[in-house]
Amino acid sequence: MDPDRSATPPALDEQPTDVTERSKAEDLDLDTVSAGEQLTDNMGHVVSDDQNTLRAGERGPSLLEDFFFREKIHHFDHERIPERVVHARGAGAHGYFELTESLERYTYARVLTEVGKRTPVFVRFSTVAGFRGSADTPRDVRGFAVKFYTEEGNWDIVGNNMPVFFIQDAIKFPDLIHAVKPEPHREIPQAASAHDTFYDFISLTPESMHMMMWLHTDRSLPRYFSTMDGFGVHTFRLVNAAGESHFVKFHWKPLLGAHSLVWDESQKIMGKDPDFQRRHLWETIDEGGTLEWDFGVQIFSAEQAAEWDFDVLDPTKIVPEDLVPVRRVGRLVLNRNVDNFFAETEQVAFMPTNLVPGIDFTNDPLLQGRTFSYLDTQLSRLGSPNWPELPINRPLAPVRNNQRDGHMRQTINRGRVSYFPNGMAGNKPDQMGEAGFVTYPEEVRGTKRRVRAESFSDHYGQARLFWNSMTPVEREHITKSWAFELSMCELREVRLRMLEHLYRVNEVMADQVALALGEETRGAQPGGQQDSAEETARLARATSPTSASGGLERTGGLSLEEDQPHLAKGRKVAVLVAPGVDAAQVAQARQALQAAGAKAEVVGTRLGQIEPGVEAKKTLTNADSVLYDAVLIPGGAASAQALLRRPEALHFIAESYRHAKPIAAIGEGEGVLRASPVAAGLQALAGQEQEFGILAGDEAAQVLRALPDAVAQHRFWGRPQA
Ligand code: HDE
Repeated sequence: MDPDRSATPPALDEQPTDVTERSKAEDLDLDTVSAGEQLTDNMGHVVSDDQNTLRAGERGPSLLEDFFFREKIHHFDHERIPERVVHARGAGAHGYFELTESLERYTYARVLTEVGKRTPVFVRFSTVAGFRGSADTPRDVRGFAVKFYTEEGNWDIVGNNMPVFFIQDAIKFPDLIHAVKPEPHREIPQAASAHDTFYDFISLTPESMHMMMWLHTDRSLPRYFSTMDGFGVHTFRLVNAAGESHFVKFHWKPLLGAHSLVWDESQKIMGKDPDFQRRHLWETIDEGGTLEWDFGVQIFSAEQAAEWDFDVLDPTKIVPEDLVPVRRVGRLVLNRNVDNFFAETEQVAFMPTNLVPGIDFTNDPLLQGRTFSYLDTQLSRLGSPNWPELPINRPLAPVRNNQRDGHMRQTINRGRVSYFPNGMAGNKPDQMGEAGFVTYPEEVRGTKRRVRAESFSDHYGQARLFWNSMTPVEREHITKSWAFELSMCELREVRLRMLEHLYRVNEVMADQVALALGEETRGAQPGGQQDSAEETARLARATSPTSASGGLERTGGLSLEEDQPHLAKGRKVAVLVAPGVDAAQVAQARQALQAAGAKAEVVGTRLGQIEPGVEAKKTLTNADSVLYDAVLIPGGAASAQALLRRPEALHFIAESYRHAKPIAAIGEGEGVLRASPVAAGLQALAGQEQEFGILAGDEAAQVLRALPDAVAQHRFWGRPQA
């Protein structure tokens, strides 16, 4: 709210229930202020001087009566709150959810039955292990938490970018997190799972093996938030108007497809731009763009589930897409940045218990435990039971109850009655019975025991299904990731225990890792040459029989390389320039990429105007290939000569090549490419360059016509390394 504009929040009973895409923005507006003309303190007193304390004499002591000073310092002293115990680092944005197909047959939740309705959402993406000030791109699971401000109250899908989890029972969560966080004696390492305590725990927790396979793919290194899948993870329940129940798994499928970084790249980004992903989110929206996902559901009955050889209540299991395909029934669009990171992104509180009528829990023991943790944690983070009144957390649906008081209470409740039953207010607010949230009346019987169900006991079958469903490149990346992480464990006993598990998933994979760790192999891996073409081919063939997979040997929906959409939208191409560059080619490149929704960014040998119309806002000193999706070297003899004299330019090209990114060169730019450290690799590629994402030639139009498609392709694996 602008200081000059007086707006009073509507009384709770009058709050809108007709929710539109704009509703939450308007609601937040009631508490939003812009900087005014005159500086005041928090009590509205206009300040005369904010830079000098009140003191007795020019060189004398400060005076206690300086209430301006005390208020300013007092507020500053208390402006930090505890960071989230997990998922501390994150970034978020506003947008809307639009249903495209009604799920009326399965649920009476309005948000899933009113086709075309736009429900406002706030989404926060996060890493799990790192502190709030850590970097965006460590190898880690990503949080994908969506808050829907529906007219029936808030609904949160507090999910991840992987569809399974490390543990089957919530009571183990503190152990898991203590193991992965920096080791307590010296607080090392930050935001990294590659250390002894994590693998000590994991090696003694075989139920984690399926999730560990996901963690060791490039899924744990998403390129952008907009190229990352989301999953509700648990099996939830949908209930329809006739009271019938179905099980459901929730999915978010990015319009751009799921695409990732490679490990070397992600490590470098942590240094070059620790804010890489949140910057991309911010810039995309700031420049008028959007981030989009399809909303998918896998719906199945209890009878179907009973037929499968895995338990759908076990959060370490997926329901393979080849058993139950994902139906796309809605879309999620992020289109508005926050006004204030702390007020919105930091103070937003997600809870799996935020459900709306027609959607319900199941008995997944991980989900059951989460029903306690998220409410509980907000108190230590946000400091008061009144945290639901914070603008970002308050629902658009009216709030009327008898809860009162507590720290920082904002709502002014009129009247004498704050109890039920009451005669003085006609028994209002009343309980609405069937018109309110009704728990699905599942029949439950059992003996109280601390046990793990027998149906949860297969820990390797789906890990094998996952391996079997990977492409050769993905298998190579998985193996290398295991080799890296386990090599960081100082204790050999931990490494050996892990190897035993890997042998139970796939022998060829395990042998490759054993080799890298200097351990005995078991014959699945002859030769011992880790990177040879023969070994890669062998990896490609190696499958192993599975269990707990509904009879499948492999399934769709798991690979990052198969069936992913490929779009250039949202991608950034570095254009390497020096004075003398062919400005027309730079303009042409900008146009060609823009037409595909991608961006050309000029990286100059120096800052500022390089040629008319070619301005460098980035330079070889402050930019790096890992921050771009592709590189273009335009023509211009003087420019090419200058680039050849700059080792950073040659390194830029070499690293783009190594990370399998598209490289384009026009005219004299081609000379730079051919003189760079990738020359030998290019020779080996003779005649096949374009197939491997190398676009070089004198014809600008021809090179630039092919560039957007190459950028969309994302990566070109298998280039010969020089
Ligand atoms: Fe969380 N988790 N979690 N988690 N989680 C939190 O809640 C917890 C789990 C997830 O952007 C905390 O508000 C337990 C699975 C996301 O604000 C805390 C268990 C999944 C976020 C908590 C799990 C998640 C959190 C910390 C084992 C994917 C960030 C701060 C039963 C389905 C939300 C907070 C945001 C955050 C507890 C396991 C996703 C402590 C006890 C499985 C995306 O309450």
